[in-house]
Amino acid sequence: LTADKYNVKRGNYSTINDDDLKEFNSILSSNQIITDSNDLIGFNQDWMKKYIGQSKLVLKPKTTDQISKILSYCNKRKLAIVPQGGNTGLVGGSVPVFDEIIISLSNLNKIRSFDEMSGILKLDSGVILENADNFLSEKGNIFPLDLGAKGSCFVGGNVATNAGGLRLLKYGSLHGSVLGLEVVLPDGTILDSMHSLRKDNTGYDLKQLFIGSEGSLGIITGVSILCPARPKSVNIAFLGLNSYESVKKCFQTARSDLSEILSAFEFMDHDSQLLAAKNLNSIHPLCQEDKIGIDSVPNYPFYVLIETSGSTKEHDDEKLEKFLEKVMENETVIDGTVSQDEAQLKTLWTWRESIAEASQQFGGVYKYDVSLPLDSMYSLVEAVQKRLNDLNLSSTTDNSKPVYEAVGYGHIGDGNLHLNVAVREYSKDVEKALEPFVYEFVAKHHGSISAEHGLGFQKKNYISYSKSEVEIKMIKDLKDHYDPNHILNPYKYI
Ligand code: FAD
Ligand code: 2HG
Ligand code: ZN
Repeated sequence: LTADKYNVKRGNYSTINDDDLKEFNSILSSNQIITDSNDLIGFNQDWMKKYIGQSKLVLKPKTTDQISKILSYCNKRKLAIVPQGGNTGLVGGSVPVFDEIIISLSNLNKIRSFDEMSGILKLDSGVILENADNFLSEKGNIFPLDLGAKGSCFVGGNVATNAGGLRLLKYGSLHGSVLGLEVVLPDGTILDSMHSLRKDNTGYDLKQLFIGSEGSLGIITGVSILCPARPKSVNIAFLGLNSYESVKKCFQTARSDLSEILSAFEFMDHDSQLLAAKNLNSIHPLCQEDKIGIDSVPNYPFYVLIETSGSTKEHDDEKLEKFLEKVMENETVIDGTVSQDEAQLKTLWTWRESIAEASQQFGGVYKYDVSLPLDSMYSLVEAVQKRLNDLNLSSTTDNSKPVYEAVGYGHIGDGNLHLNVAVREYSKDVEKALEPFVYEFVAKHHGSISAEHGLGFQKKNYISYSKSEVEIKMIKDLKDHYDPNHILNPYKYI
């Protein structure tokens, strides 16, 4: 079995036989086992429809104990496994490459406990992020992570990818807010470290190993996480700016003048707004005329979305107003609008959050998710645009050309750029033009080739652009030690 399109050979794993199915039937009930080819399609294909596997079996355990039994058996039989959460990952990590067994966490979906005094939430890893946040909202708390895929992704998937999201600027990374994990190791051992302690200096902080491990070291089954108080007052400003220099200046001013209430600072370039407008077919927030869709997008080269979150509305309103006065007066910002109510707030976020989806509306998308110093961040988008133009691969009008557009947007407050190259179809020519060009650019500027989406299948051959030989050896040693048969998520990560 060869995945020719990927240029990878199947590892020396066993193939599922009738005895294996008998064993899985003794652990799970029949409705937790999927073998029907139609039902398998959605599990085999990733969110971008870029990576498509050939698994013949999905298991949907309901308990940690069932997962432990499955892993113990698969390890002995050398059966390869892919852990799958909401399948919203963007690097091909959540779907099989060959016939790996998919273990879906979707049935492991209970809130375990919530402590109102400390804000510590304990939950199964298969709880959908938005469900967890809705639960917390009723308690007056907020999940310290929010992202565009919140309606589909699972908290276990978020931890496994160390997702960053839209408010990392305020709430920090999951490496800080996750207090404990329950994980099933590849041999079936259950590691129960569902702690509720903010401070614990007794030995290595083992949970950190699994945060961002992308299903390569164990299956996360439970998460203990610190959830802050839900802000009582939220404002959004959506601004138009004339240059990338102004975006940086605006961020600097926001950081100093909005300081403790600044909860998100996102930027979008003009073409990313065109993509969003085409997909949403609604009126751009800064449109002054009677127009819709792409015609409604004004001509500013850059847009910024600023969110403030605090506890006193008057205080936050006043602070935001003064900030806006300042940046408009000194012409850092040319145009803008401020959300007046909950519905407007959501609409403004849509023009940022929907770009990820909008970028694949023509057929496919090449996504790069990089950390770069702010000064050189946008120059990557310009360099890629130029490269595609030079190679005559870029065209917005000529249907015979494969590339549609290279756009840049992202979490500028975290130094994280998303470069999306929207295409009509996936092609080797475009891929060759982009890789390793993008990774070389990032390494040259001392950035990271993955700020938040991870390595998965897409970047497993490129880790050396961001990690040293010693670091890679330590990662490989850990993998070999805990998963000597390499049954967990093979062909990915390293
Ligand atoms: P999956 O896609 O199912 O899996 C992702 C990886 O984790 C795979 O390698 C899988 O094997 C592994 N995995 C999943 N569950 C487990 C588990 N329980 N135990 C062990 N391994 C597991 N990411 C960001 O960081 N910031 C963003 O702002 C952001 N926005 C997004 C917006 C959209 C519209 C989309 C589609 C994706 C976005 N992402 C973002 C990508 C992000 O990685 C995922 O949305 C999310 O964190 C993955 O969760 P999931 O449950 O879908 O995991
Ligand atoms: C976002 O910030 C996500 O919107 C997705 O991380 C980015 O699709 C992308 O490239
Ligand atoms: Zn992102």
